[in-house]
Amino acid sequence: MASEYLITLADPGQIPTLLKRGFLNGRSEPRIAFVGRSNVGKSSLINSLLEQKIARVSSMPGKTKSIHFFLWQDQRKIVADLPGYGFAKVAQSEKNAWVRLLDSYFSADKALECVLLLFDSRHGPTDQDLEALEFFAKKGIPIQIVLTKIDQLKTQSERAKRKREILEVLSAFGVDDSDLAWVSVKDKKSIAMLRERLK
Ligand SMILES: Nc1nc2c(ncn2[C@@H]2O[C@H](COP(=O)(O)OP(=O)(O)O)[C@@H](O)[C@H]2O)c(=O)[nH]1
Ligand SMILES: [Mg+2]
Repeated sequence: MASEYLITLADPGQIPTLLKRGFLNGRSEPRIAFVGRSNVGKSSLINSLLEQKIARVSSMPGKTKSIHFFLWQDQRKIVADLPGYGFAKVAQSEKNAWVRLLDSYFSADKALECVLLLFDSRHGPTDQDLEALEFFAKKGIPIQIVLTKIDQLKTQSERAKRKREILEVLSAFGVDDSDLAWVSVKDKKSIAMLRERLK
């Protein structure tokens, strides 16, 4: 069945009309939010999971400044494609707008099921990634960590090495192996496994 674009949240001022009693613009499907730095692969992963080219994939980091909501028809959920963080060239005033929008959204949405926190498997979590992890942990929001672009790790030994390094960093946050999903949009099996996890 077809998924569809629902609505865009561009300003905290829209929240009182958009989010009411757990409903998003009149819809009750639980939300999953895709969070991570610009270019980590949020929109690509949404398109792969929903099997539809629905979220805009950009080669220009830092372009999306709003939260775009999509209906994931098969799983009866609403997917939120969030603006990415960690783009150095964005002006401070814009960063503050980003923080305000996200903070208001995460405080207001009473039907948020989980946050998918995307980290680039090539680099492992950055300081900002870890800040995001702490932000959601403190709010008591369930987190699913996703390591993206694993096709870029070319050899078995490179993958094993990265995995060790990433787990070492994340173990300090109480995260272990079973909490991680490793994906590539070029590997259909990895996408199918994540889809199962999210059911
Ligand atoms: N090699 C590879 N490239 C990817 C993968 N996922 C996304 N990309 C590329 O990474 C860039 C940023 O992707 P996008 O989904 O727009 O990231 P977003 O800014 O987090 O939404 C695009 O050029 C994508 O084609 C992946 O699994 N493997
Ligand atoms: Mg995007």
